[in-house]
Amino acid sequence: KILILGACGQIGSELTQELRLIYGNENVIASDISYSNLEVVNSGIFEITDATDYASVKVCVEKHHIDTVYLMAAMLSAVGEKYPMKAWDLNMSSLFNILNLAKEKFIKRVFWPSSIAVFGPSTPKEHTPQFTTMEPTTVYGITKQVGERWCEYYYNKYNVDVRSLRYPGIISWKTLPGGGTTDYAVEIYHKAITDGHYECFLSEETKLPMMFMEDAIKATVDIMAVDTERIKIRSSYNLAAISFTPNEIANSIKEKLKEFTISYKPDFRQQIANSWPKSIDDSYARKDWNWSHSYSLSKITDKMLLELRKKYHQNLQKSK
Ligand code: VAH
Repeated sequence: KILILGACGQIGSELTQELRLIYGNENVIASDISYSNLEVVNSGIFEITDATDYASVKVCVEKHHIDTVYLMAAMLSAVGEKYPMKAWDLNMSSLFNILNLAKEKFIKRVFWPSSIAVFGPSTPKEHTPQFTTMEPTTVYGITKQVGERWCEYYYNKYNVDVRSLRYPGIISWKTLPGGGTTDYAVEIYHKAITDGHYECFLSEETKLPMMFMEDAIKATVDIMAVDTERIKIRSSYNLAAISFTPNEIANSIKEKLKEFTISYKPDFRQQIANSWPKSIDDSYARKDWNWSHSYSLSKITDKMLLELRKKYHQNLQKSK
């Protein structure tokens, strides 16, 4: 049986939906700290657990005979800079809880998300290698860097089968992102439809690695499904799809919405973005377990505008 912690979040909600489809509702237990995503809560088995509380997670694991855990609960880069100690506590204690449950054989396999946030200003910015200098300058990035070290340690020392991906910024339409620096690439589509204008909190030339949610979910399901001997990297795999700047994503929207306009007003998130790579080399993921992405920027824009137009139209109908 599978447990997803953080199932109401941006990635967790779509991962839950996909895992329920693949493995059957009765084999997937979604869990979060609150009922913050009613679609997730009402479309299968749902439990409230506190991922930072070992006993709370252990009760859920034993009650449902869980053998695989996807730990998707975390505080992201922007919010983490506002609450550094909370970010450290949530991101680290939740990881230790799951690694220790695996070490004590209560569970068999773990997925834990890392991020391009593990890289810092001293990391090569283009085609960032799998193995390179990592001096993250955000609390979130620090938790991801040290989390990777602990995942590799638990694999080497206790043979814990933990697998991890360094996600880039992720674009999706079903669930809003939770306080990241790459969230502008989601907000821009919503504002393009509701306001016809977007004031971007990053400067127009800020190039960042990005990926559509469907690609991220495919990578997550794939890395967890392959035979364990194909996983050669037990810290975390670089994962990439495309890179673009706010100017480029705005132009891709303008091709569909002629009257869309954008303005730029960088805030504190600019220096977080400046510390991250512009593009990522994910050749190890492509070699070891056959990773490949599908969504280009124009395909993402088509899909985002189509789905969000439907979503806002439905909301409009409901409100009448
Ligand atoms: C964030 N969306 O912005 C997350 C992600 C690479 C970015 O880690 O914090």
